[in-house]
Amino acid sequence: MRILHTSDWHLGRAFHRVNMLGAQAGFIEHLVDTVREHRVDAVVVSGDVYDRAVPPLAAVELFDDALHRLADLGVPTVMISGNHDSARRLGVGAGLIDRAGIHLRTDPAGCGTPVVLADAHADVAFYGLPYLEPALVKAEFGVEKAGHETVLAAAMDRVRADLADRPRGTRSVVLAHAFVTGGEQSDSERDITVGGVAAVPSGVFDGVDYVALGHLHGCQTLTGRVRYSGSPLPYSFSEHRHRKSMWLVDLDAEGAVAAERVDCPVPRALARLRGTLEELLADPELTGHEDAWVEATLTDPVRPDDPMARLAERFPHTLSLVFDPERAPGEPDASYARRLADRSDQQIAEDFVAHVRGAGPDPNEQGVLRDAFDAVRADDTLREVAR
Ligand SMILES: [Mn+2]
Repeated sequence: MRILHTSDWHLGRAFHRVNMLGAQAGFIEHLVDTVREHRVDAVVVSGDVYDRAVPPLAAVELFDDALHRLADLGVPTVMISGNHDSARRLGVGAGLIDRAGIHLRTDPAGCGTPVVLADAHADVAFYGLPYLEPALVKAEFGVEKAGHETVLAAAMDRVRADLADRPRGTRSVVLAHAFVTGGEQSDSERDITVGGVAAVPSGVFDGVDYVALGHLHGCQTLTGRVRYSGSPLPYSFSEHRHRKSMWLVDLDAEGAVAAERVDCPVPRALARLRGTLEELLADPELTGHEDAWVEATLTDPVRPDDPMARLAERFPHTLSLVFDPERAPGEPDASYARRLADRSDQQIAEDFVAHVRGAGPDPNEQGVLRDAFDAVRADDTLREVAR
């Protein structure tokens, strides 16, 4: 069976000030072409269909168009909700579109109930695990402590129990939206940390033939059987080195996996440039970036006048401007952005305590800070999920 794995469409999301709906429509076009060209048997979409719980109308219309086109192909599609989707809103009408061959799984109670497709060899059971927000689903799974690993492990127990009852030779695919250990993050995923832990070990998925992951926006392979497709489009400059793609997965009669990358159309290249304004305007090596979406980090010791307009003369698609003045040797690095780069909220808060008090927080106080951050994040996520 040939499966096309994609995720994280984030329909309705903008890239800085650029509306991405045109590029998103172009991707849907490419998806449909790929299904036809490569004779795909099933499409899986592993969450974050939309960017927000209440997406703009144009995004809903694009999704509606995508559903029609997928249904017209006559190729079954399995989709789950991600942490950006409102599971309940997305799930409206799911029972009805099921009849058109599009299987939208947004209810955690259905984790152990697969969509069963068949090829010439035997059945393939597709288990759609929607994004499981620990605080919201711990009662459903009867777990005491709400954490990503405990709820996913409980969901996977249901998957394995169901699979054990199926005819011999049944192969299995799991769709999940999670941060799995070893995966590489970018700047455009929303933090899902709970209790200081965001990632789950890939071992929770043991026992299935292919795990189609969503959440991280870079295409990546954790093991031959556990992969992220990544988002089809970039949503932050941190993704400037990504090659946006989908996985074309061939599952043979024994459940062995062969995967091939299918590149997505690139609406415009990304470039991260660094230097003084004069250097960026003059450097002949940058000619190749003139048409790119540009993030420029200006290192001028004194902020130049009207930098955006001047940059735009050479790089008309400059979207982001960062100031990071070079210091003379020995001078303290005063750049706020640089000091905060790659630090977690928790680390920044702990440093703040050390800065104002002289001594950093003790383990007890670290716990208080962690609980406070969890409460704020849970509040945000619950608001999105429940909307
Ligand atoms: Mn996402």
